[in-house]
Amino acid sequence: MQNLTISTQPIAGQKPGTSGLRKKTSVFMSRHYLENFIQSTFDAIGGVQGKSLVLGGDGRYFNDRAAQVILRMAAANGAARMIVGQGAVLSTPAASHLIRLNRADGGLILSASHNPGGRDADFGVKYNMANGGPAPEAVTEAIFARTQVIDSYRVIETVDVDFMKIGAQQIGKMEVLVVDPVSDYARLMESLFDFPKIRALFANGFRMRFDAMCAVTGPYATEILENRLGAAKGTVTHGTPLPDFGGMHPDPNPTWAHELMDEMMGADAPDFGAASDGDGDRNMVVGRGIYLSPSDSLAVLAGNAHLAPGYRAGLKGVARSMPTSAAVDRVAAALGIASHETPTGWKFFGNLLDAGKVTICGEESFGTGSDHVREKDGLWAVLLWLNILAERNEPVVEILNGHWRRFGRNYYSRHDYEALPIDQAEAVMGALRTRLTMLPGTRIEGMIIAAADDFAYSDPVDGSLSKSQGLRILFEGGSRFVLRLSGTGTEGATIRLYLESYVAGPEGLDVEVQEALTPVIRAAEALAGIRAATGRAGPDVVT
Ligand code: VG1
Ligand code: CO
Repeated sequence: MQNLTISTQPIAGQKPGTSGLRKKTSVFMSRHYLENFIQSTFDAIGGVQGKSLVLGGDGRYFNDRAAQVILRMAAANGAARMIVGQGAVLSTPAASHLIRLNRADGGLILSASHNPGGRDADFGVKYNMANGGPAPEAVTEAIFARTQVIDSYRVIETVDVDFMKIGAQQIGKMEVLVVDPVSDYARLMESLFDFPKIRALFANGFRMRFDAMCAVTGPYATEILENRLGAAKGTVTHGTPLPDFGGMHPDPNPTWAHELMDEMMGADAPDFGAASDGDGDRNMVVGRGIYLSPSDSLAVLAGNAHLAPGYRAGLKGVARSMPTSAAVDRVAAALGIASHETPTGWKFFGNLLDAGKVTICGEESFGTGSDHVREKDGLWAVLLWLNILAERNEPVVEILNGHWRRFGRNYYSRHDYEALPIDQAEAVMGALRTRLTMLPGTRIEGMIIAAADDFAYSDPVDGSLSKSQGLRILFEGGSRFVLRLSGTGTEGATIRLYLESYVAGPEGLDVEVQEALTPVIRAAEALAGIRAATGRAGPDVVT
């Protein structure tokens, strides 16, 4: 066993985006690429001498090789202990929990989340802090800065660790502890939700479908839903994680989870359906015959969380990302608690959760979670829904209709224009940005623009400022559209257009979503001209 210092050179473009560094798998596998980024991460956090870290990934292609390299580098850099999920697999929320449970100094999660996996697809690495949450911007910027000057990395030459063998192994002086990826997480879920009550629900014939999309949540969902809660065998489909996700695109939305959608909209549909993404932090929930927008799901969960044992004491506050609809704000107002608005990305919720200002957070992109970990958590959301359904004994559609009758409805949709030439996408953003100050007062599509800005966020806990987080055009009466560029893609640029319109009711609560949003969609095209500038006939994905 030899401790080596390998000379290297900076590699351009190692800048973490919304959620870690994501690149084509072949890029990650190229010479020194992974090593440079890992050493830069270690350097940026003040080294790993004597520290303990959690390590795991969503099982995609290159997951196991990357994990072996990271262990050798951690040992060479003096780490005391690495806690690794069996098979080098951990869902993102389970990794977050293990960091907190073991009081580790941080963790490395190998995932490109909802991006497809495989040799010709995407790979990613994310660093999480001691609180279990994604590294804040100051840390990701320090990592990026380090990648631009790195000249060497350290690694130990040794044989592979046996990732299948539960228990302790050694690399030099460093302990490698291989743990069951599911059991601690399942225990945490049992502490939050009324498992006997949910078990009774299933025993009474409640039927569910969970599509794990050949990604990491399969083993978690099978153990929790089928083994511990008694859902029928076969409730979980696509439950075996595969290196290429079986060719599926593990993004739980109506477009990519169309198998689940077809079943839930068909004759003899189950009572409840759900899907999750590559690394298990996102969820889509579907009722029999009814799709729920993630923003509505967040609002219903916030309004009913007190029905689950872990949240009986009530919520301290809620938070949503800026593009997420204001539906949860109305619930917060009714509960008399604060609602915070943050930039896109879970890292912005960490300080609010740590400071005890919020209990539940969510994003329009199918991410919901709470203060039980510091990541969004797909299965957690599914279990909270099940707990609520077991308590209320009403179909999902009734719960949703009741919610709209009480709070009004925030019609909501996101239109994605994917893989655009970068300069084209930036030109669209740039043109709208320069017009922002002139827009207030303008009448368009029968609406009047009340305000227009480039969203900036000042963190109420540490005072850090994050600028340029999305262009907002706000109309009188609560309608709006938002434009931002995706920070998770690996090909060209993706423009996300977020559309929202509020109807107080009691009339007009059951209009088709795109129809209800027509004036806002037209106003967005008139002002931002995405179709005109890109020549696209329409969005690639509509959620
Ligand atoms: C997207 C979503 C964002 C989410 C992020 C990471 O980012 O919009 O809400 O936090 O993915 O989720 P972007 O920059 O592409 O819009 V995950 O499940 O990929 O870790
Ligand atoms: Co994810």
